[in-house]
Amino acid sequence: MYADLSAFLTDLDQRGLLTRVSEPVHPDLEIAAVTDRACKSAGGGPALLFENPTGFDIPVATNVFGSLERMCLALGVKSLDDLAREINELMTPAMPEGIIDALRMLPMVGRLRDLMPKTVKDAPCQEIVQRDGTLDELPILKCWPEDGGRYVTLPLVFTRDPETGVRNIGTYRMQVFDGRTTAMHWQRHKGGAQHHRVAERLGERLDVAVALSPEPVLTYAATAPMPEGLDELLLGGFLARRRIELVKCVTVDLEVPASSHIVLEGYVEPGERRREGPFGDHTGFYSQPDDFPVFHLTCITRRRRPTYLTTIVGIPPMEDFYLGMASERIFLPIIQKTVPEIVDMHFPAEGIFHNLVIISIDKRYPGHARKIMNAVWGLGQLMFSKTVVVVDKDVNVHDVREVAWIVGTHMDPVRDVQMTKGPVDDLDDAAELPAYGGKMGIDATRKWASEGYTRNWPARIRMTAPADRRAGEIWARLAKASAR
Ligand SMILES: Cc1cc2nc3c(=O)[nH]c(=O)nc-3n(C[C@H](O)[C@H](O)[C@H](O)COP(=O)(O)O)c2cc1C
Ligand SMILES: [Mn+2]
Repeated sequence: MYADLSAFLTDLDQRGLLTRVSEPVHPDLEIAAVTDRACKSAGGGPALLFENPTGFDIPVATNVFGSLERMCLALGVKSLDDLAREINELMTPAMPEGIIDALRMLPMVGRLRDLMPKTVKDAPCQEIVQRDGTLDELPILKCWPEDGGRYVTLPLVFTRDPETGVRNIGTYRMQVFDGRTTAMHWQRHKGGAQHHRVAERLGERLDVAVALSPEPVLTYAATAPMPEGLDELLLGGFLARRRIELVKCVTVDLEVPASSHIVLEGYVEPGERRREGPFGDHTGFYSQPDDFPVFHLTCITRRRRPTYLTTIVGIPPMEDFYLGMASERIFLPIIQKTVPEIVDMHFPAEGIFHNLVIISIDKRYPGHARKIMNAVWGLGQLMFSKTVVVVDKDVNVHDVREVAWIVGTHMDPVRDVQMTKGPVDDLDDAAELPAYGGKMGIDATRKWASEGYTRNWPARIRMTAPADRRAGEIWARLAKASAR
């Protein structure tokens, strides 16, 4: 597993998956424009390393996680489903039968112990300590023309619950107000916002540390929809297959990944808000200005020669689609522990995660699809799902064209659409109120007599196996003949 971002970039380079850009490119729009081209090319395009961002001597890396292949490399697996299988095994510990079985299970027990982070004394991220450092030294991008300013788009925001001490890490963008202050865009439903809520109730300042360009598994872990109160570093340790090394911050009472290239230490005051936005968001539209807490910088620590890792969000597909795909695969087995009838699940890129969730189920009883919708609307960050489509298990949820065909043929709009209301994503501008709005579930499963469907459900057209085999042979000969 990659020790740090540098090791990952070196490996990507050797595999031909990284494009170095040596000519000067401006952090103001130009880097974003080039990155957008990469994201929109086949398969997500290459990772990009801008070696000479205009006006800065810190290289900028973008689209590093922006393909399925690179996402798998970052998480150290051949396929994301391998990871899902491993997680499933971890959560289904069979009781050992006899000593041989028990010995075979030892690696798994070791694996659990290896989840815990550990603290080290010296860290690369503190080679340089700048108590009077400013954000003007960092090549922070302006992404889109109407953005309210420059945004740190891929920060790992570390906080602790002031009462319980439980740690949270989330990726929340930060708009640069000036060299020492930024916005802190944790939305109301997120872990950081909850810690801030507690701090405000106590009338206390909340320490915040922001890790930039850490070891690759952590960039992912900070975006993962971990259940509240579960430390993202446990997931990080699981993915890294070793304990994550942390180092104490210099000016705040928090620890950050030793592997980070740059760390911003600071705090958020109770009660303070400032206008944030607009920002060209992952919806493909500009998020409108709104009031958010303010991050005050107390210190920058960094490596001697850091790389600034960032991302561009915008009209899908973008890099965040692949980060979300990792969560789709990693969290499926976890969700299946609570809702085992879920067979598969997919968030198509155009649905930007919360707008469209497609779920296939092993239907067992009348009304089952509706039970699944309600489960989804009650499960962690899946609660944001605006449209939930439920299909039978023989439908491939990853094939959006097949799903559209099945929905069209299996749904009676009057009978099969479930409308409800609930919390929606902060970024949902269609909702009547901020963060509260309508939801729709579509039951596109085959309807049963016990559900009131008394006509005959039609059979799907399928060729017989012998005729299909024969067709394969004939077709191959025809192809060869026409190639001649
Ligand atoms: C590139 C990127 C940018 C994000 N920006 C924000 C943001 O500005 N605010 C926010 O609340 N969530 C943002 N998210 C989503 C959160 O990181 C995600 O919901 C995460 O699971 C939150 O963790 P938490 O549950 O510990 O709060 C972003 C995700 C990605 C991939
Ligand atoms: Mn969390």
